[in-house]
Amino acid sequence: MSDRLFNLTGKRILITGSNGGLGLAIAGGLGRLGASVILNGRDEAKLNAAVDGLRSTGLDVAAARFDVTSEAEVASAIDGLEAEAPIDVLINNAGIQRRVRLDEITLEVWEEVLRTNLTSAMLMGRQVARGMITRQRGKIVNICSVMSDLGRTTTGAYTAAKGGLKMLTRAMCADWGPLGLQINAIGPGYFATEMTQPLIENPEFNAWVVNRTPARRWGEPSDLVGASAFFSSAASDFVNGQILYVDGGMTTVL
Ligand code: GCO
Repeated sequence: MSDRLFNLTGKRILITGSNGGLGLAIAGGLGRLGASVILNGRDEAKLNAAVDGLRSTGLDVAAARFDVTSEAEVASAIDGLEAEAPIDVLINNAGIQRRVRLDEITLEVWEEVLRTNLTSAMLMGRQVARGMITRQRGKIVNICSVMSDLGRTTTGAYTAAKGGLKMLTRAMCADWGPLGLQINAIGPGYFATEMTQPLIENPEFNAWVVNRTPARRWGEPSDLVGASAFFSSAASDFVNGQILYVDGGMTTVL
């Protein structure tokens, strides 16, 4: 029984925005746990380099180059992937950050953030769920943030999108839970990635994150593999609509 619970062998897992950062780390971790992972990104060179990197370590990896914010590209890509074999798990990881105060933000930047961080998860979820519903099984994991619950100055669009993504997770559970799907979310704290590099390089901000986090450190991308494996495996078959914060304790303390 216990060997089935976390067994990802043969599971086909699509991770959006996974040609770098947290998405690539999650993909590599799940691949090392036996999953067949599909990387996604828009930049062909970056995507191919990411695939080659994981393949060189012996992992079962494929590439799916498409724009997750394009309804047409999502439909075409998912139809193509599903024609090869069922997608067992979708991890909606794609996201961007644009730091600007809300009184200075342009509508263009606002819509870019909402489209990439929230609408893409709806487009991807809707398309992948159709096949999962037919099979009466499947899992979706939305990568939220501590900013699904907490705001910080100059991150209004990102915070609104990640808050929406937490509630979209619950809405997906309401619609698709009765049809055999499990939809959950992970809320990363502050992780050392390309997106947060400017923050890490700021001594004051770096000290704030370390002191504000009970673990007294930034997250490492590999810290997300455990939660991702849990929500991708049979171990979470009776867990739905939940968000698990992988934040070193940040959201639990003042
Ligand atoms: C910021 C950061 C955060 C982190 C992360 C925290 O500007 O405060 O970019 O948004 O990226 O999302 O969970």
